[in-house]
Amino acid sequence: MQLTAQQLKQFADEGWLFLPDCFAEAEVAILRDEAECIYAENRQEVWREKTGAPRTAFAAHTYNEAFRLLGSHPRLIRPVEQVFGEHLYMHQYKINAKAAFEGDVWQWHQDYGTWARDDGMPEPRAMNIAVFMDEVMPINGPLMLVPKSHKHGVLSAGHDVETTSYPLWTLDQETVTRLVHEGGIVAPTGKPGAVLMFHGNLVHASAPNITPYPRRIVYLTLCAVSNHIRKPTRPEWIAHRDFTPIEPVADSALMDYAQSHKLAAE
Ligand SMILES: O=C(O)CCC(=O)C(=O)O
Repeated sequence: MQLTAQQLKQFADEGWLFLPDCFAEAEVAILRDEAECIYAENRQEVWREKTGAPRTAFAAHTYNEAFRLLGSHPRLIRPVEQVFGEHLYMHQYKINAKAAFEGDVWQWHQDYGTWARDDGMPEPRAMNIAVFMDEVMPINGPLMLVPKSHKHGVLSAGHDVETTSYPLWTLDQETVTRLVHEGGIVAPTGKPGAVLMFHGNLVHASAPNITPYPRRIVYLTLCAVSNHIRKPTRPEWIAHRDFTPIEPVADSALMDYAQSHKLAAE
């Protein structure tokens, strides 16, 4: 999959790009099933909300076949390679749950702020590409983005280790207000299988989910190989040290896996 000149321009100008209908329902259904199995496991990579509901599962591409195939999927790898003009490695991999009734807030932040401060990533030549596993609606804690905020570089931030279970370098209200005054806020919504890519310096957040509708999203953090991290402080399963370029799998790989799984279950 190749991005058009217009899509590349929108990404450069606004800092984000939404690609509906990237994955078929059968491909997403197997991911949902596997995510629930992972959340039910008692392992260090699964972080929980204060209530015990799952918040995020790290590094699932290293221990789950469906998520391994997703992590090397050409529909995700190729567009990001196109933006950075080089091969990529996986810096981080998360399955965020934003569980029904219990999914908690993600405070306003820039991802690259954390990758630079905590992992020693030299440049913002990495980005998150998100795959919606559930329908993301205005009401179930969609990701909120501040368009154009990626043009402001790394903003000063405080290390929030209190308000959620996930330590994050977060922005103050004055900074967010100033940026929103300029760029507004968008909250892309869409069906399972949609993909959202956004610049590492784009300011974003999400509100708690108090609805009965879960909002599971997988995030691949893809980094240009030449921009690999230099001074990691977080565990390997949060900030990966394997800088091997990702070799994309066949476009049909996830669908083939879903179908063989279905046949085996019948
Ligand atoms: O999933 C969410 O709602 C927010 C995730 C996020 O901001 C992040 O992973 O940096």
